[in-house]
Amino acid sequence: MCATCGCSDGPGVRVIDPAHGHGPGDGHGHGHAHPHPTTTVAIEVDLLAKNDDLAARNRQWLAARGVTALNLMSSPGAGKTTLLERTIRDLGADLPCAVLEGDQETLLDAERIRAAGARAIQINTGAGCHLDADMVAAGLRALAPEQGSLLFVENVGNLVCPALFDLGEAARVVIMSVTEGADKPLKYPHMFRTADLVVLTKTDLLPYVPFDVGFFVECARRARAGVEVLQLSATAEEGLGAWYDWLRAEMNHSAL
Ligand SMILES: Nc1nc2c(ncn2[C@@H]2O[C@H](COP(=O)(O)OP(=O)(O)OP(=O)(O)O)[C@@H](O)[C@H]2O)c(=O)[nH]1
Ligand SMILES: [Mg+2]
Repeated sequence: MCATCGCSDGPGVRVIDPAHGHGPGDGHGHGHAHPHPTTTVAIEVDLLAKNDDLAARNRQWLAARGVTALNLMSSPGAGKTTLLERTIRDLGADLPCAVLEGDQETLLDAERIRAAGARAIQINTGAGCHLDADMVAAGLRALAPEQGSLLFVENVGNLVCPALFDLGEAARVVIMSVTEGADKPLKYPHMFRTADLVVLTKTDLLPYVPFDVGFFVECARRARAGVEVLQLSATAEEGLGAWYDWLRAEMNHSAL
């Protein structure tokens, strides 16, 4: 049982396709990177401190290879994989991309990414509800992303627990779709508080659902002052240019 969010993140965690390569956290073994006793504040602090250490190691490992890692977080079904498929199809020829896919079960998202033309490793968290830095270290060892590439980490669909866990990413992208309700940044502020970018997806559905975009932007900025909010539809291919510009700017920024 994870002391931070109460989810189980132990024996069920599997990195599918474990391969070779040398990644961060070698020799630290996966599984129970943290103790599992009672839910005291001290344990929670220890757990997150341990995660932060491993995340710092991931960050160093990624920086040494010039890899820009983005942590994509949303509730289930907001459109993360669909946006990645579109992005890989549009940018993949010029810009090397790879993906770490986090889901409780199945290889479905990794298979979708591979079909779109990028390398992908699936991490199954079992009963766990988020990725942590140790899982990402194991995924990096298996994936071995190429020098100078863009690495997307698609977190487990969940607007709560993933916000607490630094993975070593360069930036955090919070994705929300127009079918989820414009008040969500007020209800799930932790997720939005750490966002470097907010992406509002499925804008093609705006004519059919009540969703106040202006109010949503206001709510997102109440959680994170001044945060940039992009609006797009991956299926209708609207608004993607600004997303691609943001990705290129992130890559340039992390190359500095
Ligand atoms: N109308 C519309 N549907 C979309 C759009 N993007 C994704 N969808 C649909 O939304 C559903 C969920 O999309 P996914 O990309 O699987 O969502 P996800 O966030 O990766 O889901 P999990 O990985 O399960 O959390 C699918 O039926 C997609 O076809 C969009 O821009 N417009
Ligand atoms: Mg997905």
